[in-house]
Amino acid sequence: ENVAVIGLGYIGLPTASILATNGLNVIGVDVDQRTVDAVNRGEVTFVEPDLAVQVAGAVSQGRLKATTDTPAAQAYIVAVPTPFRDDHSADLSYIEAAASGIAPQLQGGELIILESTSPPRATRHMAEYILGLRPDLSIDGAGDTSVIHFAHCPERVLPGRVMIELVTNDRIVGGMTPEAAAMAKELYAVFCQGEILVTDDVTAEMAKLVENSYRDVNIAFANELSVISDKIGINVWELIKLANHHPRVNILQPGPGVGGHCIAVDPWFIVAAAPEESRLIRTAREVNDAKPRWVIDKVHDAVAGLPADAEIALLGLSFKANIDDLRESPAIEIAARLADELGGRRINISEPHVESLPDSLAGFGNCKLRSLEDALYRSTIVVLLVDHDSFREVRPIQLEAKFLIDTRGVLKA
Ligand code: SAJ
Repeated sequence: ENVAVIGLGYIGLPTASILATNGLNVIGVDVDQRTVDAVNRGEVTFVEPDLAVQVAGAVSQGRLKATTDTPAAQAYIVAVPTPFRDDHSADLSYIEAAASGIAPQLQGGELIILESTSPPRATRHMAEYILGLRPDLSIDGAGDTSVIHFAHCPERVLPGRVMIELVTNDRIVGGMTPEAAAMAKELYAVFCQGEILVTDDVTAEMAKLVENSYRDVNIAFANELSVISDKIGINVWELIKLANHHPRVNILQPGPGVGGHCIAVDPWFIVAAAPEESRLIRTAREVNDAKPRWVIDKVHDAVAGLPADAEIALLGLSFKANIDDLRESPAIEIAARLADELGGRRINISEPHVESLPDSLAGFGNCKLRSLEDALYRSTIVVLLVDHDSFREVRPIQLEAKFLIDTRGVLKA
């Protein structure tokens, strides 16, 4: 069986490689020639545990190839970005571009799955887009047309555990028709050992958005507690630890804000679909988005009484622990604002998972990437932004006489 996976990013490439290593012939499609070339060499363009070895294996077996042109295939999996615009509505242009590539290849009978996290009814939008280009096709075969099957199957894998969770997570499969759902279920059963739950396309879209909103709301609760605790003068980490001893309480961990491409984005799709009704979801987003500014203001307060040559250490840039993914990272936002607002003051950044500063920081003359030891040694103020395991090794003596702002409760001074 031939499967085309459109978009070879954080979700598309793992999915393409796991389908290929399970015996299907997979063609990966991406607009970026460098990504296509890398995959054809059996290489990956980002770090995800066990992905490189899967891709290398799939390519050397001849089961995975990459190209920039959408081929004919029996099944298509669309895994392209769905960012939001300034007004928080979803930008479906990548889905439309993928649909434009698929439409001319269709002969009838194909399955087209949207995997991208999408606002409600995006799968229907994609279907209408394709059928608009191909009046000879339909979802039900009415009026002498050939049938195309559309489904939404959201991915829910956790970055850093993608290759494990692709196999073990339960999977939601939402068909525009029961037949489409059944076909999609059969395709995912090739590698998914979890339960495959069948529903309609719009419920499947909402399930994914609701899962991430649930997490966002709960992280917002923890972030709000950290701000309240600071005001009252108590330790939020101790507070949460104690409260979590209650058998029905399980509070998450505060941090410098919420990053990544999903949790900080998906809730807005619900808010955009039902603005009046989504009060809690919207407020949670606002609470989490306000947290970086709160951390920045803490640093300003700390800097106020210090000599002009006192340096700042920022520990961590990625959006969460033990990964190299800097997308939508609150740590980057904090670093860039501080670099700008503190002008001449030196900022020593330690991020063991990258080799150079990202573009958003490289332009600031006062920022430098340094080893953890170096950054700590030079700095008077230490701001911990990411709970990387390696930062837990910091010894109390390295923090002696330093001003600490620990946004993740990691440093034991
Ligand atoms: N965070 C906190 N406190 C916590 C937990 C997380 O501040 O207690 C922060 C993290 O530091 C990070 C952000 O939240 O900045 C998101 O991290 P995460 O580990 O909660 O989630 P992601 O973005 O890596 O992956 C999520 C997952 N969704 C859920 O757990 C409901 C994953 O299963 C989804 O597949 C993924 O979003 C996605 O692609 O949608």
